[in-house]
Amino acid sequence: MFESLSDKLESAFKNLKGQGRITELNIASTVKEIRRALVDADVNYKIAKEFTDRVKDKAMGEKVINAISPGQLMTKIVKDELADLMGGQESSFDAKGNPAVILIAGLQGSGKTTFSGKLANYLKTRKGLSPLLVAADVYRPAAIEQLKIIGDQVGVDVYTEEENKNPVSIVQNAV
Ligand SMILES: Nc1nc2c(ncn2[C@@H]2O[C@H](COP(=O)(O)OP(=O)(O)O)[C@@H](O)[C@H]2O)c(=O)[nH]1
Ligand SMILES: [Mg+2]
Repeated sequence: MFESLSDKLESAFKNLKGQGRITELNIASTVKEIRRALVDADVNYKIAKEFTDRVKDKAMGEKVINAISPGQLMTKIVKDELADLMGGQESSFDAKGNPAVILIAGLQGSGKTTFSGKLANYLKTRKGLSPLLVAADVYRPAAIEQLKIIGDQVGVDVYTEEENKNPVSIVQNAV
C-alpha cells in the first residue's frame, strides 16, 4: 500500500517538475493527484481533502511559484505535512502483562483478521516480541482458516480449536 502511494506521489511530483514553470494551475492539479493517491491508499476522503488543502495553502503561502526549486519545496511541504498527519512522532506500543493480551473486535468484514496479521508482523519484526495469533471468530465461515493462512504468511503461530464454539474458552486456553 505504501509502495503504491509513494509511486503515485512520485509521479505527481515528476509531472510538476516536468512543467518547467510552476503555476497555480499545476499546483492545483498536483494537489489533486496527491489527494487521489491518498484516497487510493485508504485515507479517509475528508482527511485527504483537509491534508491537500493545507498543502495547497502552504504552497501558495511559501511562494512555491517563485522559489528557486519549486519541485523540491513542494516535496518538502508534502513530506512535512505527511509526517504531521501520521502523528508527528512515533507513539510507543503499550503491551502490558505476561502474556499481554490484545483483543481485536469489530464488525464482520471490518478488517480484523488482516489487521491482526499486520500487528503480529509488526510486533515480531519491529518489536522483537513473540506474538501468538488466536482464532476466536467462531461465527464467520472459514475465519479460522483465513487466520491460519495469514499467520503462515507472516511466520507467526496461530492457536485454533476448530471444534470449540466458545470464544472465551478458546482464548483462556490459548493464554
Ligand atoms: N482496502 C482495504 N481492504 C482491507 C483492509 N483490511 C482488510 N481489507 C479487506 O477487507 C476484507 C475483510 O477483511 P478481514 O480482515 O477478513 O475482516 P474481518 O472479517 O474483520 O476479519 C478482506 O477482503 C480484506 O482483504 C484495508 O486496510 N484496506
Ligand atoms: Mg476475520
